[in-house]
Amino acid sequence: QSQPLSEAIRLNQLGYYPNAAKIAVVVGETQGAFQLVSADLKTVVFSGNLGEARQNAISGKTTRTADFSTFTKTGTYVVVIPGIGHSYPFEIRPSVHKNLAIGALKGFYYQRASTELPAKFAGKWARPAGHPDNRVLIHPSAASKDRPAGTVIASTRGWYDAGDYNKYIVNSGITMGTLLSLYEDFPADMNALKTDIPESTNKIPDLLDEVLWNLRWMLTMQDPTDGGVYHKLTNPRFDGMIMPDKAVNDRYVVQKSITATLDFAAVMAQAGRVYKAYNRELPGLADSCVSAATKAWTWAKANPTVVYNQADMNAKFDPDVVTGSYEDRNASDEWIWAAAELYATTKDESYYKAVNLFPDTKTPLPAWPQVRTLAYYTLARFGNDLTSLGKKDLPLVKQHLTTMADSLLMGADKQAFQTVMGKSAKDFIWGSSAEAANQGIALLQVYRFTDSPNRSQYLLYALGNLDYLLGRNAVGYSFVTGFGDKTPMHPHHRPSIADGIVEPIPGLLSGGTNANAARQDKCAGYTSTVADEVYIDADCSYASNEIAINWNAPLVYLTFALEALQKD
Ligand code: 9MR
Repeated sequence: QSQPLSEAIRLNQLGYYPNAAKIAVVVGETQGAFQLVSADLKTVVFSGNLGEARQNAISGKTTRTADFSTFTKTGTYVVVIPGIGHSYPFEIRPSVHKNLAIGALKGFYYQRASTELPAKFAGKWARPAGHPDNRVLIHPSAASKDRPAGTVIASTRGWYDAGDYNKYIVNSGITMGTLLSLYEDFPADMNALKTDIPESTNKIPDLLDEVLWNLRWMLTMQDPTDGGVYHKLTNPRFDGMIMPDKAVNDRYVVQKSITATLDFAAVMAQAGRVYKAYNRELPGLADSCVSAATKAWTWAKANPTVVYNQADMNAKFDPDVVTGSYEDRNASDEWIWAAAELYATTKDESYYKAVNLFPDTKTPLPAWPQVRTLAYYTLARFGNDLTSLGKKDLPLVKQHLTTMADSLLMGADKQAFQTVMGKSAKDFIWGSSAEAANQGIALLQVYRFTDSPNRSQYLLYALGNLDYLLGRNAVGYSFVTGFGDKTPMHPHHRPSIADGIVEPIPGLLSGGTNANAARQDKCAGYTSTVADEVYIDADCSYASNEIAINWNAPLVYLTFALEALQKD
């Protein structure tokens, strides 16, 4: 057959598990037959009819599904719609997302500050060390008696936050919580994992080695005198589009904040639990984490109103700082998360009692300014191992999580791309790809404990959101660099722009479609104003095509979790 490639056919560009759902979506008015054909376009292996017409609630466009779920034979195929063309090729096989999962975790390795990335581990993206951060200045806003303005501290390691080279505690918080939760939820799979990083030969699981790179940095961000945590380590202004080793401007730690300090407390409490098993390899680390967490908590109790307000800070202190602000005036969710993690680790009920863990019936989707539900994930995870107080509330925790998951599922079968993601235009915010990944995680959290007859739906739609991220969406991109056929080639990511290599650094999740991106980054070239279509693969589009650690982490969680749960 002579069929052109058609971008109207949207599917998971990596592929499908043999025994799971397999759905492609065609956008447009086409109806009738479709075929599954070998990748050389020679052999038809399955035929079916497109499903009923669905209306995209956001754009009004018509879509139809090509459902070949019943076809289970491994191989490489395309979907063909006569008169339209063929899709990108994809595989049907077990472990079809394993390389992606490993690649997305490896994305964190590429984000490491203060170290060289040798070719042995970084391949053609090898680069010299940047940002030693061994001479970081105390910004006047962060001055204390023991550390007056201009004091030099060492604050090495950590991951670059995103396409820029700064290191922000708030955003590290949810990122670390997500990765540590992956370890706690799937320890056996994570212990068996190898990702080819310099530490792969040591006795610590690779996931925990990678997390350790950022954990050690986070520990340096706490003022040892009072336990408060600096909001971020940053240049005053963003660097140009240059490689890390060329970016040598002075860096500062700025004022402490309540959100940074509570997020830090939550991460350190969780790390204290997780790294306890590695006390022989990392002597004293777990205890240091717990003690850092309790000190942070003490500071928070004494300073509950110290929010980060960059404009106010700049009005009072020089130099002005204009980098990412991660401002969040409401710390009630950070209190809940820190309290839950400290309680789960120490079993000390005073943390549990210190805050109202259930201030209302809501269960917000996790995001950097909203971490309440991470507390519920942890309480559900430990379930009956909690003290009587936590055990008593367990049904309530599960009810919160189930209500959230069920509201995500509601109407997903009517959605144009058959995904939970994109039921509403509200999903398409800055970093929407992480919304999709976090929705998937929310569904899996319930899948893990529920015995509802609906159980399989949670897994089905978690996988559906991975299909969304890998191409079954309104723009037809797989949003992960290097994974898929139509992927971001020009992410807003300094090393990918400056390294002179055509392919961007792989395994990085683009923030993705963002209804307001054109207004936010003023990058030229957006072609649509429809909420689920506002995306361009251009490096000036930092509002739709940047990468960030808090977006990669839920991708890592979702892909590894689905790999673990889909052993067929
Ligand atoms: O992810 C952040 C998004 O929620 C905000 O709307 C946006 C504007 O404040 O900032 C995003 O975070 C950026 C951070 O400020 C600086 N590093 C890059 C981050 C991703 O774009």
